[in-house]
Amino acid sequence: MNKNKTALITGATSGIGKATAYEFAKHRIQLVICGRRLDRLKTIKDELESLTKVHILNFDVRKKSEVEKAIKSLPDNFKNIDILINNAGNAHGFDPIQTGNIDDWDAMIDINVKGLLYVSKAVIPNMVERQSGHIINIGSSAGKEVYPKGNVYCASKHAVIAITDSMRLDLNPFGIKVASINPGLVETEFSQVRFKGDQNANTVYKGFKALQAEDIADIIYFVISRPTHVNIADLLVFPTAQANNTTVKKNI
Ligand code: NDP
Ligand code: 8X3
Repeated sequence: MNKNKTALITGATSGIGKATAYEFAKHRIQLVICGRRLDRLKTIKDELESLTKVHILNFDVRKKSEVEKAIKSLPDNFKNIDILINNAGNAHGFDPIQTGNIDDWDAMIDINVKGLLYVSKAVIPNMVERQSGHIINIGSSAGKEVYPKGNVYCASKHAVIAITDSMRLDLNPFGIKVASINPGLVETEFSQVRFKGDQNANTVYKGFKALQAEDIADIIYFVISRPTHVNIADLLVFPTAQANNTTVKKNI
């Protein structure tokens, strides 16, 4: 069933994107793996090539012309993207709105929202032409409910969900599936990026069992492996210890 399917995964160098690349490779899905850290992409390609074909695209999703150039550069055997996983993104900073850092705000809007749009814009025409495709946008529980100091990150993820729902409408005539998968706390490099490596980064996942990147990768594979007539449009996924964005049962 996955034979000859090709998936493009943004943010494949770490966390959810990387785990998804490994999960898809197990199922023999061809991979286009994307990210800024080329050394990591090369290692992943080396590790997965015994399972499936892997092509690297090394670009920053913020840079519109880099995105267009990268997608246009895909060789013939990789250019028909069947599955797009718009995953690249991060939170930058954790400050109340009145003291927030404007560079952090720019990073979150430019990467999480505009980057997702640039990649989608480059990939969708081929899906429309072939009247088939599956787009999964990685949103967040932060896109469902705001929390203190979440401000611009929450806004960026609310935008991801709005864009996902709009894409589903616009792409409906072409038989293209569109979904958002919205996790709560997942233990990845996310908190290191958000807290810029300070001591808060190490406390985020302490005292409870957070979701692991592989848990989300599993779910992504489940979503993309449903029959053609089934589209799981929207998922909210918490670790058992988390009830909403501000309620986490911790043992310490
Ligand atoms: P990681 O920090 O582990 O991974 C982030 C990935 O995004 C990396 O591969 C990174 O690659 C890529 N990325 C970041 N900025 C850019 C950029 N400018 N251009 C290209 N790629 C970029 O975090 P997660 O795996 O946790 O995050 C993945 C997605 O999941 C994000 O959208 C995040 O918002 C979302 N999410 C995470 C949750 C969590 O608790 N961890 C919960 C809910 C949603 P590189 O640096 O090599 O470019
Ligand atoms: C990541 C989950 O709670 O840090 O999107 O916003 S949270």
